[in-house]
Amino acid sequence: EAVNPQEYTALKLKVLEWAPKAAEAIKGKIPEGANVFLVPATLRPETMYGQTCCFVGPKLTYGLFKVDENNYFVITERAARNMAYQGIFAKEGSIEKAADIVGSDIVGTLVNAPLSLHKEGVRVLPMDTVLPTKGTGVVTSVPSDSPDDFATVTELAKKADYYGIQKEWAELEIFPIIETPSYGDLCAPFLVKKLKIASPKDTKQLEEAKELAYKEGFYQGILKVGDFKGEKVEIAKPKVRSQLIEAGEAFAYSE
Ligand code: A2H
Repeated sequence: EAVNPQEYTALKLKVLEWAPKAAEAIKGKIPEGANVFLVPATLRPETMYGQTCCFVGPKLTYGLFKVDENNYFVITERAARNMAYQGIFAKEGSIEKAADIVGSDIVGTLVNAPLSLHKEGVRVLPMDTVLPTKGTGVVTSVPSDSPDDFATVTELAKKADYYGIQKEWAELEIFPIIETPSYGDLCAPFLVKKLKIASPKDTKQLEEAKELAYKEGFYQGILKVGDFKGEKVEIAKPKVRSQLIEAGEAFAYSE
């Protein structure tokens, strides 16, 4: 990892409505009317049209970090330190934490997901496999193109009561985003079925599915939606990224 720095796109998912426990945790800690964003790090900005939810690790602790007077990010402390040194916060090099929030308390929060075809917003849901040591600890879910994401939303819908969520939060429609010659236009569901992946715990098969989906999507994929519809993923990917950054809905983050 130290040898090959990873260049992510950090996406700003604005909170529209807090889950009750999260609302309690941040009460009085930030100015009235301030914007709060959950900020997932992704390597596939061209798939953001397909976001159906946003994952947090239910057992992880997140911070509410001040970006500037009116804006706050929900990310891990580790990511906040990295961002501070990358000049993402108004006060370069230092971090200011307004509150701590446990992932499970954020579950159920409604956020706006930039570019998502679900314009009404998407819900924050739990994902047990989120690593605290990677990205921001927040993962946006694109079940059409990410086998991990598809396996997790399938599991959540199957056992909604166990996970303490509303079933319909995990069942937003999965729209086709990228056409591929080998796996059709719903790459992740296709591969999850083909490799007989039954749950997010099938890590070995998921690793293989992830590899296949990434290669096929990146080198053979054609975008089916958005401003760059009809273009090859390889060509469209940096264009979608730039568009998001220029719109103020994303920024570059590396580690
Ligand atoms: B990707 P790399 Cl459509 N824990 O975004 C677990 N996974 C994490 C994470 C964390 N803390 N932080 C980021 N990720 C995920 C989209 C996507 C992604 C698609 C297809 C594949 C894919 C939508 N989810 O990743 O180890 C994020 O999911 C497959 C590699 O740094 C991020 O991009 O290479 C990717 O893993 C970063 O993983």
